[in-house]
Amino acid sequence: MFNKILIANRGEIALRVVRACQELGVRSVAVYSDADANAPHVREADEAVRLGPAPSRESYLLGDAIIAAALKSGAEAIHPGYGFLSEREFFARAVRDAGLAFVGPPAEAIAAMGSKTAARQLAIAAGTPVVPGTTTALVDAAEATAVAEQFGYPVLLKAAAGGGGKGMRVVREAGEIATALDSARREAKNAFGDDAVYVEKYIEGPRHVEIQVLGDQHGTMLHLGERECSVQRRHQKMIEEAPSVAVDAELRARMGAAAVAAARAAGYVNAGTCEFLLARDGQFYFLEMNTRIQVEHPVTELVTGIDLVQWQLRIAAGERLPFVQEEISPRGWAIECRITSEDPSNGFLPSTGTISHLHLPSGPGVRWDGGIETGSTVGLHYDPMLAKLIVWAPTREAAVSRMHRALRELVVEGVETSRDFHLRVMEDAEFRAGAIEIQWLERRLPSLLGVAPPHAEVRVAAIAAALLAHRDRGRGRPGAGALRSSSDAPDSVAAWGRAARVEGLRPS
Ligand code: MV4
Repeated sequence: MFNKILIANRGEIALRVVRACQELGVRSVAVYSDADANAPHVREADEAVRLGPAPSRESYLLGDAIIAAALKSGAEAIHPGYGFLSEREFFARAVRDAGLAFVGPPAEAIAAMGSKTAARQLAIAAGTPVVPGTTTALVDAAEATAVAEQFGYPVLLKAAAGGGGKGMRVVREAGEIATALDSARREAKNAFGDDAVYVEKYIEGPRHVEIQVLGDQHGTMLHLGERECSVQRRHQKMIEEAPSVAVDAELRARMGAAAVAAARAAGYVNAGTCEFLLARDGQFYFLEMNTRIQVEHPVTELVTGIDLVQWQLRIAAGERLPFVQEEISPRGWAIECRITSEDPSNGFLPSTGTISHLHLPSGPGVRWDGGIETGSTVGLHYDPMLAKLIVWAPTREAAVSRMHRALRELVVEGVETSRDFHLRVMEDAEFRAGAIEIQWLERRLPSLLGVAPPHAEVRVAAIAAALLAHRDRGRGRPGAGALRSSSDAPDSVAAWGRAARVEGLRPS
């Protein structure tokens, strides 16, 4: 095992890697921007190196400065986390060329999966099912029309350099194809600097199910089952779970084998994820491979009992995976809610401020992977995800109930968060029935946000508000201190606001 590694990331994932290091007896080096000088990941690591000012381009994206910091501190490896430099071929290569281990896949595997058309060719060669469509970029609208006729409408135009839904256009009839191709090309050029676009048959109403894979440097490649990630908004996942209600042991084995075959074909090593669409008719199709540890990895850890981040480090250090496929199967149910600094009642507008009060949930089956503490400032320089709340329980029903309980324990004051939104989802009949697909959230958002919170909770909040207002009057300082939500709000309104937030309601 390594003696020391550098963590090229921030926030909750940097802390997650620090924790794995501590458990393995590995010393950790944090890096930070000026915005993060007092961040928990900097304090909890054994050492820390300043990179530069707050903007990512001047700090967390400075590959050369990060590699120089690793060499200077005597680190033997770099863990890239997710986002930032984690899926950049040039960075993985530069780390290797500097004589350091990259805690992730080989640069060649990142490159192979980076182009969606190349990934489709790889998957097809490996026998992994892909959505019917082309495996090379389109020449012009005439070719797009001919291909669409062959597969039948609707079709989806996709950016070859893409991912994350950018440069995607649904085309429902021949007359729309030329305009759609132009706009897909323009968007792809803007986002990726590459206007190559290809065509797939458009799959209606599928689930997004992904398979976690783990491969060592000695030829063992295993899958750790699926995660259900259909609850997303504008290509941002909000809730993930493992296993999926739509996947039984037989389908898991087939999807797992398909993911392992695609990963092998790319020469993959370390932790990775194959994304699939699972259609209503039970057919599954490979979409792309994420060549990094993912935000939602904890749900897989909780149902398999395998610590993915520890295994990332062990694999990078040359250890062999000691498991066989047959002994890996999900036990119980895990759900993750992403706690973001966004205001669900205001179109998920990013919210900034200082965390003035934080009360974390705990108790049976509750895990908090966070990057914030009281006093943390939340700005606009980085991703709005503050933390993940993850629960495990023996059944899905019990896990939903446990997540609802844990969300009610959570108090974040100082910025708006997604907490109340998650409470409403946990109370929703369709979600509780597992009747979700990739368009579910956007279709249900208005009704989820418009729904009246449970009567019993409104009652508790009203009583709490009355007591808080009474306490303030007793002090003779109306709206004093923590009770005041805005300087000019009447006392009772401030108290109601605070009580309502604690109960997951919203003052009207
Ligand atoms: C699709 C699709 C339907 N049919 N491909 C969106 C991002 C990129 N990873 C692939 N995406 C999709 N590809 C075909 N042929 C629907 C989506 C899609 C989606 C996929 C996964 C999770 C959320 C999604 C939301 C909208 C569309």
